[in-house]
Amino acid sequence: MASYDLLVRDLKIYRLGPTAIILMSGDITEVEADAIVNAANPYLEHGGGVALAIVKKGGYEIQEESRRIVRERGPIPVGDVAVTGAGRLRARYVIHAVGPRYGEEGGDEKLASAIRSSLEKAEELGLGSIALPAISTGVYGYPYRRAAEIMARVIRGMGYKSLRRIIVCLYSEEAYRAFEEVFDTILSS
Ligand code: AR6
Repeated sequence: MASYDLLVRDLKIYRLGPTAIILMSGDITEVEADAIVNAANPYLEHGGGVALAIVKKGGYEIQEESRRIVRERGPIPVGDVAVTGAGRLRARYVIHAVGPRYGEEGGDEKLASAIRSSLEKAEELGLGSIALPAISTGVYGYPYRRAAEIMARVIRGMGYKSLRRIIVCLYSEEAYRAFEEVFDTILSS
């Protein structure tokens, strides 16, 4: 069980009052949480990265529901989110967060907004747990450290009513180490 070994080796817990911030490495589609966050594009066309993995494992119905949302609402603005069901994933919802491309104007604030909107949506739905990937650090090119700083500040800056577990799931050892270093600084009290 390679992924289980990895999960046990790379796991760290930070505390913000009653809420645990769990940093782990692994495949987010395997994580059990009330909601899983997807790193999406404005058209919710889940063609690569985490998005494709979510549709492959969760089922094509996630892509179909996403298209219905875009037909009704139009493209999702960068920094905003949309919610679908989670198909066969071990989650109730997928929160599709649209991150910026690295280098675009106002990118850092848009990335903060995508993360904040995901957490706020989970609170709005009254969820106890959420799992987030490193939004914008794949196809969209954000450096891990910069994305980690933005995520850590957003997580620290919010108050939580229902959320008790915020799981940050990194796909590579390199990403995990970068997030760990930054989270140690910003989230350890
Ligand atoms: N579990 C956890 N993390 C993953 C997984 C996984 N299964 N797969 C990849 N990652 P990306 P973006 C990491 O490219 O940069 C898509 O085509 C990956 O290593 O998924 O926000 C969308 O449809 C990286 O660190 O998202 C959009 O068009 C991080 O997840 C566009 O890419 C995010 O990588 C969004 O680009």
